[in-house]
Amino acid sequence: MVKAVCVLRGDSEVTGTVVFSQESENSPTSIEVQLKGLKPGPHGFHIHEFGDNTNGCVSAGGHYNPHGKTHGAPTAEVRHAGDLGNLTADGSGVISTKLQDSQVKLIGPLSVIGRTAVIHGDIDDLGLGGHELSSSTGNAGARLACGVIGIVAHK
Ligand SMILES: [Cu+2]
Ligand SMILES: [Zn+2]
Repeated sequence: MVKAVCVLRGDSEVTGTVVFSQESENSPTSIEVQLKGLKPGPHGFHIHEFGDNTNGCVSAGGHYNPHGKTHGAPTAEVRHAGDLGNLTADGSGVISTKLQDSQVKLIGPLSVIGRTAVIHGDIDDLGLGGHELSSSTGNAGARLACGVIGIVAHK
């Protein structure tokens, strides 16, 4: 079992944590998200390529895309490895959810440890919105908060 954690912050009220765990290289990764300070509704959520937050979340680069694909839904055949779709904030602006994903890995050459998780201001159109940004970012808007994914101490 490999575990990793990400503490998100940014130029907004949004803060929170994401805890990742993966049993073995070919098992799906479970992703437990706790965020607050959002506007209610859906928000794009991705793993971005770089673990660099030098100039805020923008330094994290584009979506993690080791296979050179276009942007898509987490359930789509064609997607970036880092595409996790949307998370929906409740009426209090809180996201508290757990998801599983087979392309986000902690073990092996495609590990996302050292990369950045980002929560966006707007809905990710999953590549289907017809906007010029749909095929690269899902047109998900501003990067509200982000953090580098790091290795958790064994307990
Ligand atoms: Cu993103
Ligand atoms: Zn993407």
